[in-house]
This record gives sequence, structure tokens and C-alpha cells, in this order.
Amino acid sequence: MGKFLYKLKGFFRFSYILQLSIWAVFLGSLMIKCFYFQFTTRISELPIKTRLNANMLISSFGVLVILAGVIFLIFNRKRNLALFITDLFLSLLLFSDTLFFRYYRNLLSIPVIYNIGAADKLGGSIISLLKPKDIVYVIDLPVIAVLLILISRTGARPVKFLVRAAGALAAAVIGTSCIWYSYSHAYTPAFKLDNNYIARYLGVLYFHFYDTVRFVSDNVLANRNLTAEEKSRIEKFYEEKKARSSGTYLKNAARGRNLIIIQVESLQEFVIGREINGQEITPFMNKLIGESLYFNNIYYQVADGNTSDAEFLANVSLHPLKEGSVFIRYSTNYFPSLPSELKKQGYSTYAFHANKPSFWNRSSMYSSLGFDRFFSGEYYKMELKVGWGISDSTFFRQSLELMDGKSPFYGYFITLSTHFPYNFDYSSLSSLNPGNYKGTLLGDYFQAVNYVDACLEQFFEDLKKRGLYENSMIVIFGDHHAIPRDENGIVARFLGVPDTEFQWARLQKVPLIIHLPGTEHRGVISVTGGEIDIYPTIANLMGIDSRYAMGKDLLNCQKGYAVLRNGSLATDRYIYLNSQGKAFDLVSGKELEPKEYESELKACVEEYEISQLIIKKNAFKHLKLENG
Ligand code: GP9
Ligand code: MN
Repeated sequence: MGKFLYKLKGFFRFSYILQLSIWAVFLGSLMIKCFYFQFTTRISELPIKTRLNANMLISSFGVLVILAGVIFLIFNRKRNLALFITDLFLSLLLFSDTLFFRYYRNLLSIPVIYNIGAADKLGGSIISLLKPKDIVYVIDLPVIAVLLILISRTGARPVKFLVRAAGALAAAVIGTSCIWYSYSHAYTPAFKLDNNYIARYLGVLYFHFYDTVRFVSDNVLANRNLTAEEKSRIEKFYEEKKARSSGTYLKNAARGRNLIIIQVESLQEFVIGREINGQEITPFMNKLIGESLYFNNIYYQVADGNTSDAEFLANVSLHPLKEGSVFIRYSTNYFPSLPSELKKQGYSTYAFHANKPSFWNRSSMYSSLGFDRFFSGEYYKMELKVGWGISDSTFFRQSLELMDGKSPFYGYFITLSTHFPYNFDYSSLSSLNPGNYKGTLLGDYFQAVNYVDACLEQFFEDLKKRGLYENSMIVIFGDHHAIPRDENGIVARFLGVPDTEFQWARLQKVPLIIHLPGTEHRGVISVTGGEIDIYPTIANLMGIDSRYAMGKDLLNCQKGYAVLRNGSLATDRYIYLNSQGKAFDLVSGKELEPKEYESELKACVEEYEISQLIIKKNAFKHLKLENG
């Protein structure tokens, strides 16, 4: 009997150890994965030993303990399997977050996952975003699987409900205390401006919890009725904006002309006017700039919607959504826009982009925005594939063939050949020799840009041949960043600047060229602006209405500024970095006193908030603003 009891005790002890091990592996490995995620994405910054990072880990631990408690409470016989599946799910989530973040510098929020159709777009780029170290996301799974098998052999012990309830309660108390502790030490106002701060202060798992609650309250429980108070808040904003706008410089200078806008994929400002190995990277654009209005301080303002956000900014002049693409989430809203204004003036309006029509939900959004026709990938014959699809040279040539040539028209052309990661063999398309940069991401990018520059030159020639050049206004701008933050070191070295947050922020500019053939309207305009200012600037030149535009007319503005997607602010004088809560003088790099920028920052936060409100409540449907 004694022997039997001894054996039995041993048996229980072994199964007890196994059970404890599975909990330990679950908690320990997920903590390591969370830790890895925070630093591989650089959401959390080095040095590791800071109070901020400790709080982030405490909060992550809290979330995991609560989850473990829930599993303990709900599952009895299938408890270990539930642990395994939860581990698998969270690992997959963190892995997806990692890849998505490496490219978009953003977290996978529910609206993004919800519209997963658009997320397949990373496609071939995914491999180039993978790192061998990412193996950490699966390394514990075999251990848990072995433990599961062993436990199934020894027989998992069922636990009484009361014991499970007590355990879950204890986990809930410990978990919430951890989260509460970290939350009370976090700078929570930043949460409203950028999801990344939520993960920086409280960890990526807490972010997913926060995002779920927000999504449910925004979409499932949301009231989309515009209250009287919200309506007057928006009206007040536009009245104040109208009072600020003055000047008539170049008003109507392009009245009645055709409008051609070319949105160039990943075209950043730092390549303009630069040479590599004694060769100009963008010889055509450099020459064109000498004969055009060139805006050299324009920041991109895209968020989750990336390219589609650039289209939204340029055609609607509102800030994009903080989460998800407005093209996908609110394509049924009423948006006064550049194409719809031009349509009122008798223009035919066309959008050209050689990709799937469903991509970024363009087909439905374009009709909401007032484009008569959308020539998507289905209209083009594949002659030459470059990167993601049909080459830009083929795209431009075939686009012109698709047009009926009736004037006046507005054509919006979106290129594709310069899409990240630029690993196409451009040697047959570009004669640029990137020298020391050959084979690097930056070297490949230079060749890609050099290629699109030549395509633009050819497009201008074709426009001339078709008689569509002289009577048009041609606008060229870049949609967003080209080089991920992780790779910025090489750009910083190329430009001879330090690789700091301040310099990185300063580099997030895109070129904006406005060309009026046959006129003397030219010159470099250094006022600070963003993509949001494109529509009102064009409206001034073409003499059309832009009363609902949130941006400013760059040709007639006293104070330049651009509100960036992460809550940072660029002005003619300084850059405020939201991640650091500090502003730096653009010339001296010196930190500014808060009182020097606080009120401007407040106004910009309000601008951003108003924009979100307009989109989420479909406010333009309910507003009748006086002509601006
Ligand atoms: C897809 C193209 C690229 O059609 O516009 O989109 P992006 O990945 O840059 O958002
Ligand atoms: Mn793009």
C-alpha cells in the first residue's frame, strides 16, 4: 500500500511538473516574443533598461496573465490544448505585426485586418522583410507540443471549478494591477495620435486589446449622427481657416486648362537634384523643376492607407484615418473633391492605375470621388513587367491611348514601377550606375527612380505629340516614403547627416512640381506643406471651389506647416517630434521651449481631430459651408 501511495505521489508530482512547465513555457515564450517584437520593430528604443521599457514589459506580462487566467477558468479537460492554440494564435499575430510594421511602420489594427483584401498587396515584398531572427516566433511551439503529448500520456488532472475561479480571479487581480501600474506611468495623450505609442508604452498585446475595444465601440456601437455641438465645432474650424486665407497670387493662372496629376510611387524628395557617380538620378525632373513651380518642403501625410491615403489627401484635402484606409472604410461617404469640382466645370475626369480595380477599394471610392472612368489593370496589355506589374513606360503610353482626347479633362495617373523593394533588374531600363550602392536597397531605388524619371520624360513627349501638353497643367508628386525606417542608416550616410529621429523626420518629404507649359510661372517655393495642400493650391490656379479643403493654398500662405500622421508637426521653423514630445529648430537643431510651439501644436491636433470627425460622421453630408 505504502509503495503504491509513493508511486501515486510521484506520478502526481511528475504530472504536476509537466503542468507547471506548460504554463511557464506559455508565459515565458510569449514574453520573449513580445520583447523581440518591440525591439525588432524599434517601437521600443534602446537602451533596454529604461523605466518606459520596464513598464511596457510589466503591462505585457499583465495581459498574458489575464489571458492565462481566462483559459484556466474556461477550459478544464482541454486546458493544455487551449494554451497551445492561444500561443499559436498570438505568435502568428506578432509575426504578422512584425512584417506589416517593417514596411508600413504601423501595427495591424482590426480595420486593416478587416480589409485584408488590401493587405495581400505586400505579396512578393514579404520575403525581403523577413529576418532569420524571426524564428523566435515558432521556437517554443515544438516544446509545448511535446509537453502536450507527455501530459496526455500521464493524464491531465481536472481541476474543480471553485479552484479554477479562484485562480482566474487571482490572475485578473495581478494582471490588471500590472496594466494599471504601467498605464498610470504612460503618456496617454499620444495614444490618440498614433497606435505605435500605445505599443511603446504598454506593449503590442495591450495595443490589440485597446484596438479591439475601439473597433467595437466605433463600428458596432457607434453612433454616426453628427451632434449640433460637433457640427458647430467643424463650422468654427472652417470659418477660422477662411479668415486666415488671403492672397490671390497666380489665381486663375491655369483656368480652363486640362489637369494632369501624376502620383509617383515611393518618390521621395531627397533624390531630386542629387548625383551618384557624377550622374543625375532624376535628370528630367531636375530640368523640369527649372521651368516649373517647385515646392521643396512638402511632407507626405499618409497613414494606414498608404498610396490610397495619398490619393485621398490630394483629391479631397482631408487627413487620412488613424486606422485603416478611408478608401476601404468610408467609400460610401460624401466627399466634395477635386474631380467633382472639375466635373461641375464640364471636365471629363479619369483615373489611371494598372492594378486590380479592387485594390485599395479604388473602384468604388473613385466613383464616390467623382471620377467618370477608372482605367485599372484590366484595360492594359502586359508588354513588360517591372516590379509589381506593368512597366511605367507601357502604363503611360497605353493610358494616352485609352483617353478619348476630349478637352477639358482631368487625368490622375498613379505609377507603380518604383514600388518597394526595388529588386527588379533595372540594368536594361536605366543606365544609372549606383557605384558603391550597387546591390543595396538604396542603389536599387536610385535605378528605379532613374527609370521612372525617363518614363516621365517620354510621357511629356507623347503629350506634346498628341497636342495635350500646351493647354494642360501638369502636377507631379510622390506618394510616400521609399526607404523603411530600419534602412534609413544608408540614406543618412549617403546624405551625410546623422541617423537620428530628427533627421529621419526631416527626410519624410516628397517633391511637388506644378508645371504650366508656355508660361513663366516658375521658381522654388520653400513654404512647408503637405499632400493635403495640393487640392487647394490647384483650386487657386484653376479658379475652382475648395471650401471644404482642410489644406492651404501653398501659393498664398503666410505660415507653412504640415501635420504628420504620427502627431508630429513640421513648420517653416521647427519640427515637433511627437515620439519625444520635443521640438527642434530646423536650422540649429536646438530644442525649443514648449511655450514657443504649444499653441500651434494644439491647433494642429484640433485640425487632425476635426478631420477624423468629418470622416467618421460623414459630416460633409450635413454641412453647407459658405464659399471659401
Ligand atoms: C497598389 C499601389 C501600391 O495599387 O498603389 O500601393 P502601396 O503598397 O504603396 O500602398
Ligand atoms: Mn505607394
